[in-house]
Amino acid sequence: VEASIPEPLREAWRKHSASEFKTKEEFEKELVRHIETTLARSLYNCDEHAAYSGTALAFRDRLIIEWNRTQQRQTLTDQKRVYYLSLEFLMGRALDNAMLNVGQKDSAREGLKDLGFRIEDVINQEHDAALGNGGLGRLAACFLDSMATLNYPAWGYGLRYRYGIFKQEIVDGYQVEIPDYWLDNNPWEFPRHEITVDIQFYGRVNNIQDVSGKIVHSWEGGEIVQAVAYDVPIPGFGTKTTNNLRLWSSKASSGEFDFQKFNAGDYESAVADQQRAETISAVLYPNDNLERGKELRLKQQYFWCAASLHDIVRRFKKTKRAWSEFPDQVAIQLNDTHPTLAIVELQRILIDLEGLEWDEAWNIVTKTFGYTNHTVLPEALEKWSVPLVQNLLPRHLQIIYDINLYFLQSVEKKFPNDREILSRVSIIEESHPKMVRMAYLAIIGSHKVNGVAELHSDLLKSTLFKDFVAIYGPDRFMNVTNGVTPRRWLHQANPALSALIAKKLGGHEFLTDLTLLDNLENFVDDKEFRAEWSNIKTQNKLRLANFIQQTTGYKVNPTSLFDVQVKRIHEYKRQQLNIFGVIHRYLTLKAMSAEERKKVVPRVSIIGGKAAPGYWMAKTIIHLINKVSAVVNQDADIGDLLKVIFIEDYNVSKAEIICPASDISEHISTAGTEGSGTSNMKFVMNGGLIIGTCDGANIEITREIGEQNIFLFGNLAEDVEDLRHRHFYGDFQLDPHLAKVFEAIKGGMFGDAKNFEALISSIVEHGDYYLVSDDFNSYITTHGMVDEAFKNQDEWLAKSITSVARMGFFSTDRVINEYADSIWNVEPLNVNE
Ligand code: TH1
Repeated sequence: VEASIPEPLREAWRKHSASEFKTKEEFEKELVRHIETTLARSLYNCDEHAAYSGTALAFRDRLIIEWNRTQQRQTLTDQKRVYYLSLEFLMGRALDNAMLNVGQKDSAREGLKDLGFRIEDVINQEHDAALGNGGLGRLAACFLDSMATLNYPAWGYGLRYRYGIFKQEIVDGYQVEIPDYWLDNNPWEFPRHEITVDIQFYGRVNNIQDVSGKIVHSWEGGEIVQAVAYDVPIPGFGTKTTNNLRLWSSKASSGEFDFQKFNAGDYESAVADQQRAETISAVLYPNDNLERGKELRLKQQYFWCAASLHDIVRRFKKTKRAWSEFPDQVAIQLNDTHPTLAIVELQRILIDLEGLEWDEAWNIVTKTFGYTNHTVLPEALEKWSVPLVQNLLPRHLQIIYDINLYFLQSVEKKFPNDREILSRVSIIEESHPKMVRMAYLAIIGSHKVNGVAELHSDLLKSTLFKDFVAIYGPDRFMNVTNGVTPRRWLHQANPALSALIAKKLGGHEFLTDLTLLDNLENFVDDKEFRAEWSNIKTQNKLRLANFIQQTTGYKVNPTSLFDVQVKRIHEYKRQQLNIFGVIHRYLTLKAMSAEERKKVVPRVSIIGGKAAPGYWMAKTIIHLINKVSAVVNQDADIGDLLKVIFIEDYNVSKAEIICPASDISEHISTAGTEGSGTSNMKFVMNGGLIIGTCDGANIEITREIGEQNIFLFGNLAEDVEDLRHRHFYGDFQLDPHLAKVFEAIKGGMFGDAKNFEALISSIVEHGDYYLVSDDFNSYITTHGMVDEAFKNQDEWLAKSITSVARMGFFSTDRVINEYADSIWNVEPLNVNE
């Protein structure tokens, strides 16, 4: 308020207020100005990177203007806001997205051309913002796009990692990890050095009786680390709304503590303190679907939750409302259990710092939070050891124990004679050491809990969270099926297809109402339209073929069937099933006569993805894929009939090239293991068909597009437990085709067989937990059907067009509206009248 300019002086401000470029000419002027002044370069000294920076700065200016206005408008109307807490935001590149969302890509293309640059080359200069592992982080990024596009007052809160997900290099067939230092010259972030929060760790709790006899808890001593805000503008598509993503960076607190050390001449130790503080936001943990219980990870979580809540509470307090109104102003969504400490922190703020009574505070807390679960895999469920929490966050552990006490009392009331249920649902697992079960804490502290696809949400209710359904009733638990933003995954990644659809539907309205795609079904039999559709796929395959040649040296034939599996490497996602299937195909081809080979549909198997650095089996799978690739691709006898490509360093910007170029993509997780999957949606939206198991969102994709348009195979989720049980008791027959594949590997066809022993024995000797053998026959038979279907291009095209037409459900716009209506209770703030 003190920084506000008095009314009589505001006229001068308004007169000179920044304005946006609207034409090619105005864009060029801005671009040259930035290159010559902001970047201190000139026409004698402007490479593609400088052109990128200048273009980014010109668009950034536009975003800032609407971003400021959006924040003012949201503060003025004083309505409820959403805060999306996520440890991961896998944003990818920002420039193309900004140009398209602002609607000035054509001005930029023409302007850059006038000044000597191709817009594609300029866009390619940008480093991906890769602050995430996979689907969970990319979902958060798609949500930000949809929340802004739909004009919801919404903020994202995350960590500003100095190193995002590592860069993957393949050396001699092995994955090597290279640090991803990405922050130099990042034009998309704004440091807010004035917005800082001191975050406390360690120390002890003093319990003091105040004059009224009430026990007051004060958390004292320990270590203080400063959180500094960095803001990233999030433009909506075709709207003025530009929301904010706030990322926290850690830094040594500039308190007197350091000064004392300096004064005492202890320079080295003061520097060490500083480095320890900066370590908190240094690096993204590179595990997808795995939690390893490391102290630094817990520090990251508390640091980010505490800074974000402090910020949210500070904003609320400015409104001078009563605390009881907090849930009418604030909705906080927890992206998995990673931010669960936010629940405890809000309770702490309300009772220790603001003096509310326990029940009053707890009522506010549970009305504020919603929790999204993304996985049922036991190794991904977060548990923190009690001694660890006790040491790092002593006051929070007390509060967790109190939450648990009141919860268990209420359970006992409801189920008076059931001792068992109490130990089953307790937040504290009575193991050695004791563990805090974060998912249970998240359920108890939230008013809604959701899964991310129908099967996944049903499994949560019938297994992991069964007792909680009995305790709270079914209303607390719901499903919100995931989606993807059609702006990035159709319009930006596949501009030709987006333009063709717009031509047929009479405009680009489908990008903000994806259900309009269903009108495409009217044109399925239109010959000319089919030809254009097919031509676009071919062009996209050519683009990928060029990319493959540039990056791997391998030539692939774009008329082949492109078969793609790109995602994190994980045993449950079963890239091993894919590569065993490829080997089976290779052996089959080798045994064929020349006559038989003439009937074969040539295929390119494309696989990409990162393995967590400590996940040895996943790295073995990558190794095998690369060895198979080396053998098959140089086999002149096979030629174009089969090529195997490993895409190095798969990331968001590579996905934008790959998704539009697939004929078929693979989503083949063991039934019941994949929460949702989201790349399945991206591929179908781009006219690719899919081969998949009855898992995650594949099931709803099938429901929407029709089962004649998808290749499903394998055992069902309901049969998995029984099969595993039978394997465990020795009832296991290795599939005969798979046995032949294993013989080939063991015979050294792909190099030293020892390298792959563990992979084979996990199936043959150790119970085949992921049912690779059980599903193998069904898998290769179904691939045979894919080949047959591809021979009839006319029918294939009809499937492709029909599927795209029926994908309207899978926009994150639908997803966000569901969250807004049934969890957050927030309204959009309309701005474009
Ligand atoms: C993924 C799920 O595996 C995937 O099925 C889902 O589509 C996606 O989330 C979005 O809902 C998950 N990623 C992680 C990452 C971590 C921990 C748990 C999950 S679940 C670190």
